[in-house]
Amino acid sequence: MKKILYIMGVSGSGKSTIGNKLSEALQLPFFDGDDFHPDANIQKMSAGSPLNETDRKPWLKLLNKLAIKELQNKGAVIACSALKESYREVLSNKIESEVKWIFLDGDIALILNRLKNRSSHFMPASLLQSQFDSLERPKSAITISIRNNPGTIIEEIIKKLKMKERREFGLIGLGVMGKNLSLNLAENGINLSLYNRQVEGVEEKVAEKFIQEQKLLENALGFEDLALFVSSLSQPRSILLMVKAGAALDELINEMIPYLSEGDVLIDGGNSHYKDTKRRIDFLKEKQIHFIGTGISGGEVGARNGPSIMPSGSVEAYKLVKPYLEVIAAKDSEGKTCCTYIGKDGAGHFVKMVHNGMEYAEMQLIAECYGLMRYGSGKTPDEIAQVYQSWMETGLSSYLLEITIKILKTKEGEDWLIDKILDKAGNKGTGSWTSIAAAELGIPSSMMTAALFARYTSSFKKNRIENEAIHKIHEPRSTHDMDHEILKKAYEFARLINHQQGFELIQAASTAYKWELNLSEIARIWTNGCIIRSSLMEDLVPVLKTSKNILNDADILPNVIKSLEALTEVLHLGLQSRQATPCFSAAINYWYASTNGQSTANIIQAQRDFFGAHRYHRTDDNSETTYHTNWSNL
Ligand code: NBP
Repeated sequence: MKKILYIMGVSGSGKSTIGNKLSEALQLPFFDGDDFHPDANIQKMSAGSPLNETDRKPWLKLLNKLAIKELQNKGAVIACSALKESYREVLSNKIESEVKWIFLDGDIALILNRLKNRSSHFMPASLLQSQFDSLERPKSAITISIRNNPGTIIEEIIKKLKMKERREFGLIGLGVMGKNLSLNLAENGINLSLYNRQVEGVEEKVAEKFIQEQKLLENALGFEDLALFVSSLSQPRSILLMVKAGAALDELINEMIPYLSEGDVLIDGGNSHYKDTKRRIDFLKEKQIHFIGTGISGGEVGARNGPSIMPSGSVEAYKLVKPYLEVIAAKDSEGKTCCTYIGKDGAGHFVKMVHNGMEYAEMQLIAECYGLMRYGSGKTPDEIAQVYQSWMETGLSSYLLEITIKILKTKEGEDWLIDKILDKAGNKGTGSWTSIAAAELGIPSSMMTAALFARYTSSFKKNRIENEAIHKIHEPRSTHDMDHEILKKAYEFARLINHQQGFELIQAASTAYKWELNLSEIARIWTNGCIIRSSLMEDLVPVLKTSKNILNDADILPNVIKSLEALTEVLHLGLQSRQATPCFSAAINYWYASTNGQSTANIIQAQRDFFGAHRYHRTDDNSETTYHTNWSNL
């Protein structure tokens, strides 16, 4: 941005020296105001007489003209004493917003001492007191003590000038995600202010230290004072919040409110619950502050190189932050950004939550295949990695398979690292939220729920060991020769069911909450950047344009039916080798249940009516009439 930097202060404060050095550092032309004095003024000062207002006015006007002219170009550094507010008004006339004042501040003793050593200067030291008498200290200048050496002074000026420049985008929370997203934003040319809370004695100056470590962030500003952070941003402000979801986020928002202005946009990029997002949108709307809830998927690496981004809230607010979010997102195979406006309310966080639920099932399926090969047919991790590699190369490529291959090949000395990792799966809640949402909406998302419960089961390690000792100690597991093509087909089938269930749940929420979600566009932004990206997801983008049930698609259906036999065989092998395969089982049970015109729910209805008089519909009556049977009298 073009600027006129006036270096001001009393005579002897070092305006020419500092002005020259600053102009070199900033690659701007330098003008010494004294060179523009008319001869009469110079003679008057050399004779020891102070200038009066009449002497000074044409000189100030001349400097103002010079400043206006230089602004047409790159801007300039101009040294000028500018002691009074009225002089500064003339100097900045018509260009107030482009002028920065840099005030060189020093006490009279120090300056007097310096002036005594400057025989070439036309200002005798005797006039210095009158300068101090005239000086009206500027209110909005960058004030720099002249006690330091010129090099340090220049560094300080540049730092403070940077501080004065408003930043276009703010980010709060420099944890794993926040750090990587800020590097991604900076790499895309976005000027940043960063904030991380200070925990006294534990972590201090987190943002400043991070900025110092990262060359990419050389233009960023770091804060641990929320008010200063907010005021460093240009308005309307766009601030990305990357903090722990839940109460911590509410506390942070409440703390920020007094510093925010109408029209500012807060973007919550954490894994917040979609109902909390709706609540926050409504709460902040009353204060004329926009709130965008956005799912961000891709973990640490995605955040750095391009995640998949799922924003929701008002369209008006999204327009304000769209350029920032879209530029940092991953790109799909056609170069389009993997960020799209999802819908209103907490739709973005809902979609991200279902993404995570699907991710649970995708991970569990890979783990179940591993279990069948490792413990069912005695394959080594290297051999299993080879099988997965062959699947990757024959139409089943996915990020999760790719990383599992790397995991299986990793060794610590002679041992596979995977054998040293405790078999207790953790979770951070989004999986259980998905199952709860599915239950609330009445949708049978059985695979993600099976995957969630598999994690819970795994966490009871002690019980599992005890039970194993009781039930299996003298019974070696039976092993079998696994046909990897059959396993591959079963895996493909189960993945299709998982994707169908995920999109079915999203569609149900869209209908229930009137979100009008675009399933194909959601699949598209999941083709890159996110954890469940895969060639299957790419195939689903066109399918979901026309169909809401991917299993009935003309191209997919024959494959599903062909794979059914493979899945039954795999389940049979699983039972034989006593390997739990909850996700595979959920897949086939969903398929059988949802493709069977005659279910067994008539038994359930009869039982409900028997013990609770809940009534039932009859197959021989198509109306809404319900019936009750007096069962005990029969
Ligand atoms: P981290 O645990 O690495 O970082 C959390 C950040 O929140 C830190 O900067 C922490 O500050 C800050 N914070 C906390 Br905790 N409490 C705070 C409070 N009361 N006020 C202000 N700041 C507070 O988490 P992360 O992995 O970066 O995740 C951030 C969000 O993104 C979470 O919601 C997470 O679920 C979501 N997410 C994570 C991933 C992932 O793969 N990690 C992926 C997608 C989404 P401190 O440094 O002072 O503790």
